[in-house]
Amino acid sequence: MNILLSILTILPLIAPHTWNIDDAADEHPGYFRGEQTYTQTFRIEKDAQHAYVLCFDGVNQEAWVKLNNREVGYHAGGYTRFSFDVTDYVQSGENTLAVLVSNAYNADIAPLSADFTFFGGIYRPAYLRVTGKTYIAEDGVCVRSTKVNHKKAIIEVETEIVNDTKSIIVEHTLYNPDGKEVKRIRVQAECLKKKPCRLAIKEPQLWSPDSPQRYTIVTRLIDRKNGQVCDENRTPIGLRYYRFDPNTGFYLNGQHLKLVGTGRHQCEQGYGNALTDAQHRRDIQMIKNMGANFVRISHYPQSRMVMDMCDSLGLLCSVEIPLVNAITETEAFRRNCLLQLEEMIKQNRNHPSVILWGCMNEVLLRPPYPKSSDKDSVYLTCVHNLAVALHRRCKELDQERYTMIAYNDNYSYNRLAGLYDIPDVIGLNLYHGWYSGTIGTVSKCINKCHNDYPQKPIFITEYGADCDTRLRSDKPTRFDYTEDYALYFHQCYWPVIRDSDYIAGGALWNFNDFHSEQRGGAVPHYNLKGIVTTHRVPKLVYYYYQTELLTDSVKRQTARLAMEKYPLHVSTLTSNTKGTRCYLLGTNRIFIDPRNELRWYPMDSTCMDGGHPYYVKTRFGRLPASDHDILGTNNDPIYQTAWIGAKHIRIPLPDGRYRVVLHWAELQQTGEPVKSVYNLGNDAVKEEFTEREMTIYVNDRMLVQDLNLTSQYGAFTAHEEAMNIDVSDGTLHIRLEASKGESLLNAVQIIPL
Ligand code: GCB
Repeated sequence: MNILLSILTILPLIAPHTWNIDDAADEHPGYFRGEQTYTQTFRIEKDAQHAYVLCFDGVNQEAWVKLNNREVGYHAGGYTRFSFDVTDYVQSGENTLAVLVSNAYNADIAPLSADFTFFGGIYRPAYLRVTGKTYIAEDGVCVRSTKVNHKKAIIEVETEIVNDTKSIIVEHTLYNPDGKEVKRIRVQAECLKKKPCRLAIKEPQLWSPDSPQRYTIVTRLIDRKNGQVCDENRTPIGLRYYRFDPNTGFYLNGQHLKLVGTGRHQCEQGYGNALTDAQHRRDIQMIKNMGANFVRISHYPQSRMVMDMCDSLGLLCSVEIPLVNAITETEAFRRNCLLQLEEMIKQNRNHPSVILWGCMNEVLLRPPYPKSSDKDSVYLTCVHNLAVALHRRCKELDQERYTMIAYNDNYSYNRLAGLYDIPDVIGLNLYHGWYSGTIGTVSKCINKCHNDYPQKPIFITEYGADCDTRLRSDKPTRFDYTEDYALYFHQCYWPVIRDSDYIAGGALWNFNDFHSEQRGGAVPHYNLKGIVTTHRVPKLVYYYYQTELLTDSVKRQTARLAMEKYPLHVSTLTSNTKGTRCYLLGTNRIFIDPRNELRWYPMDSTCMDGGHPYYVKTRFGRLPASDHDILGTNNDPIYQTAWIGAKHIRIPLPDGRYRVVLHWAELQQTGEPVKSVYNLGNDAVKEEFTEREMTIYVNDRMLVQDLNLTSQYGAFTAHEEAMNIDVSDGTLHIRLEASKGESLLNAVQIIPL
């Protein structure tokens, strides 16, 4: 066969990059959202036989592209691919590509706000594809497998061809999962304008999570005049059929299958959203290894590698557009949502793993107007109309897949907007026992939705609780960020999903801890609902799901052993080496510092003379720890709890010489409480600020006089004072004399000398 030499030439131009790696996680609120320009020179020998296509796999979120100082094009939307034919712009020799990128807020582009960081940059590969003059458009092969069952499958292929097609023949060759050619057809490109090519096969090998075998269609454009192949495309496909039933759940290839898996965000500490293929591959492999069969690709389309991994490992998935929290009531916004949806479908439609298109996530979370106002009702109508338009467009472009909307837990408001009636599948994001209510109310809430919408399949699109691998407790409570509470949360939710007939399945939130710049918590700037850390270290919950989902008994046992490695009770924790004692005040949490292996235990309240633990007052009642970013430390949990108003603390201690370190951070707000942009449950209630000043004595020696944390160091700032002392009566005495307000102490460390 005579193949045009360079049809498969791909010239990498810009390596994945984001400019927000540091500022998305530093102690200064906010991160850079604005414009930056990338420039890159490259050399090629241009010739008349070739076309040159400039491709971008992902740029967040607007891109203005220039080649050799001429404007090539613009793209809006941070999560889909785009390309430009630059044949008329490239030149032989040196070329200069300049891409102006902006991640600034733009009211016309979704997402407007969300609980994830909008890293700016060309964060997925950018490259130049050199093809024959007539070529297959990017994502221009559309494969539909219709009428699939165990006996036969009909495959329809449409090919979008760019440039003159008169002398072009399109050839499709179908290879079975073993790589054997099973069908080959050739058609004149001109004829394809009218109808797609059809390939029928008997007794297809079906694709499924247990057997993700794929066929491959190789599409070639052949020039009739000289037999030359001017472009070629390989599309792996999976043949399967499925359906959702509102009463009995999900069926794949005729078999009932409870869908179980996780949401997944595309970021990691130290990389932002500019992950390598190896990182994407690792994530999807870990989700598979957990025993999952489903991934919610959230809240936006992700890289090719993610999709290829879902296909090849047999993970079903949903893909959604980043329409989150709110909309803008303009035609421009509506057009952008539709554009992002169309690109999403075009780019992901051939993946057998995809069964659902997500149209919106929690779009009524941040409505801009007071509830029940006139403007609110106009807004709700606008949201409703947008949802209808998106659902319909999905149906026009893809008759096979189901549509889904994921709703926040404001049932009556979503109902008022008529949003549950629109998609094929209702997605419920549920946080009973985290942001609201108690875990016990979750079944009731799902049942209500099922009773009100008996004809709609229900999928649990989110459930989860934040936790930090450094925090443990034998008395876990909501918002303490301990692994133990998160485990308890999942142990309550998963059986509800598993044991209900009508719930099609669930995707826990979330696979990985992910960047969310505006968040506080045990690790500020991250959402900690991951079942693995940002560096993909499994948490207890990950192992819990392995014990529940894996069918291999040896692997299940390994997961059980991994869970046991985590001591569940304070008494079973080994004490610190070299006799160092570390105490946290006013808490049940244990903090384990991975850097030095030090364990900080809750101080026994019988040591305290007077006072009470510090509690955060919120709209949802008291919470066990402050959620505030503590400046000057990465060990925020040490400072996020405290004891208020103690006069004397007596700590039993063998006689000897010690270095005593007291740790503080003022946890009172001086001004208005910080309202999270996102819907954190602990939106603080305004507290009266009382000035605090205290003098501290350790074993009758003054450690510090008139300490006023707020005025001297600033609120929410880590501060420590230390001294060496001798203990001779079996007790360490800490006296706190408050001259203004009540005393405060967060943590104590005692190091034998
Ligand atoms: C949600 C959102 C998701 C958030 C999550 C949370 O319901 O859909 O984007 O990250 O809650 O953790 O608050």
